[in-house]
Amino acid sequence: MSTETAGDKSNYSAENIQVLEGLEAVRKRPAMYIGDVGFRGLHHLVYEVVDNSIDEALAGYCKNIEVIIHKNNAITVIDDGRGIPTGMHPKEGKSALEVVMTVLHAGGKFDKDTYKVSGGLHGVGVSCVNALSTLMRTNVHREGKVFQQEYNCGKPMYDVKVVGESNRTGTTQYFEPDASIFIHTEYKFDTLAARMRELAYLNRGIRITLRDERVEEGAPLKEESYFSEGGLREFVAYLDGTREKLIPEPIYVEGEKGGVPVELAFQYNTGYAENLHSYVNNINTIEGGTHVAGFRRALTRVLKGYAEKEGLLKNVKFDISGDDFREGMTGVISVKVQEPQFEGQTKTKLGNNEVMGAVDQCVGDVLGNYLEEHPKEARTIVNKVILAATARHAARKAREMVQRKGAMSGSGLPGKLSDCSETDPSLCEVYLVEGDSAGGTAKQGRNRAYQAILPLRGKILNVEKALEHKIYENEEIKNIFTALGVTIGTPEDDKALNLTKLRYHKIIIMTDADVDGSHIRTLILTLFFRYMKALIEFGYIYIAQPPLYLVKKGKEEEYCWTEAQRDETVLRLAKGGNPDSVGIQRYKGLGEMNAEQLWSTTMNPETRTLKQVTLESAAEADHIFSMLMGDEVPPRREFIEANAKYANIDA
Ligand code: 0RA
Repeated sequence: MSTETAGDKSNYSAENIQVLEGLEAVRKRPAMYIGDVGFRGLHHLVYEVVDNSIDEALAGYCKNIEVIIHKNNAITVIDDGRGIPTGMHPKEGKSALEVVMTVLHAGGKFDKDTYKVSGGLHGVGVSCVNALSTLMRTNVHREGKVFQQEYNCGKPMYDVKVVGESNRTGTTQYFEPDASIFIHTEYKFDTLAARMRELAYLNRGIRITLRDERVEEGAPLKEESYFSEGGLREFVAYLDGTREKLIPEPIYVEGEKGGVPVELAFQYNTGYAENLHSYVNNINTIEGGTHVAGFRRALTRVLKGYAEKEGLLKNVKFDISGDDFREGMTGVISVKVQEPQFEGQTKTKLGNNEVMGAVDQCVGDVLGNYLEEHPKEARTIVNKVILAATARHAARKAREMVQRKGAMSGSGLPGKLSDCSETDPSLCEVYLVEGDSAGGTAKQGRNRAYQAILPLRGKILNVEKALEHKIYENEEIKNIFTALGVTIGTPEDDKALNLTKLRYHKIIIMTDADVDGSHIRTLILTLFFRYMKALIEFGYIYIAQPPLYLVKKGKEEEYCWTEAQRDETVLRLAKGGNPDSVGIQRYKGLGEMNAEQLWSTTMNPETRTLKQVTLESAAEADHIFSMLMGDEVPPRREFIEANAKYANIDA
């Protein structure tokens, strides 16, 4: 392959024009290519570039990836792979590097043998990142040289040139996201960190380093490095960090069937929730699919077979369902599929049928052996399953009781709910309000046409620690779900159906701005996360933002939400005079505001701000919730103190 710099300005052919049209399309409709132009899309640019380096690592040529957030919120991604080829591309008549950087979906064209799977869902190629950056610079270390090309909104500024010598190989991508396209251009360290950590667990043996240069002058650099030797075993241990485990080590499966690499690990804990995270080509498949189905099928078959063979089910008088085998289980499953078919509401459900059998066989083999070789652990697991089945029977009875009672009362809606008059759910909102008194104020202040109020008394049950049937029996929780119009504990397949009965498309949690309020908010979010995750996935959950301060001078009054805003307002109202003449009232509770104030600051759609709760990373949210709400107290306290806000669950 030639190492000549490629292309020359005179042969500006039809092809070049097509290329520009391709990138112009990306700039015209960026959301079609990267999902959205908010925080998600902005961070997606980094994932797209990192994915290319991960592919190089999966091909066996790259060990280290470094991601740098620069002071200007530009990003650099450095890898030590072979470097993108720079020779002349025979068909396109220009450097292969230029083709990769400027042609949509050109990413893997040159190396058919390379096992190319990462990306996939949004695998739109680095050319999209290029099109959406005001400046992008690629440096390739290869064949003793450093090659370089720069681009402006995806257009090359010059032909690929040699800018130096090098004794290593690899690719360095630098880019500055276009502020005229993205709503925000500020990167969140924690969001990138969660994804890099996840990628390190999913692709063991790769070191990924994340560095934030946006620290104050003289302060030490902020840097984290992720590396996993044990892969998913360690991922499960991380997710289950504060839960009490039932067996010493996770059960680990690594294999390949029919060209589908399968890796998975799972552990049982003393809790009751199932936390199964699944990935296809490093993408979180939140709706599951055939890989998850294959795992469940094998788990149920093999465990049931073992329990029967050992006579452990002799005294069990009722049937054991598939769910019972997964209660208190934390697991991660990762498959790599050459041509994934994604289905479902959010296109995150794997449809390839062949994957079901592949996972089933891999799990079947390993789990069968595991149970034979670990009789003590096998017995522990089977006992746990029997306990789950027993509890499920109690839960079903409790739920049937609840439903029968619900059917008898008039509208079936909770008495504490002040409903709105509008009936189209897409126009309706419900406020879940901490305490009866704030609930009363909200009821006076609201617009009753489309705003409903449900006051909640005190702390609701911590579902992270409660037995399932307790959840169905809890008054506050029953009220929440009845008011929303959805059923608790709906099986996986019915969840979408269940949501069609949802009565409000904005569910707004409104709590005091103090420690108790924050705790109650976390309890409610945990409830939704564990028992109605779809509400979060579809973006129906919001957090109200009451003001923290009222700044007053004479007749002038202004509400403030941050300390900086407060200080600025004090100075402004003082009008050059003594700031002490300005009064500051610190709001802690919603109860300190009257109905008019609550309406104008927190409930009026024209003037309020709402925070939408999103699941940037379900795995990270799982880790955080288990830490916040789980058994071990010390790590929870530490976390609450360090993070008054939610790390990855807030938008
Ligand atoms: C195709 C072929 C070869 C390298 C790559 C792609 C490659 C792409 C990226 C993107 C980011 N980092 C990368 N590293 C490598 C090499 C083919 C050869 O050397 O024979």
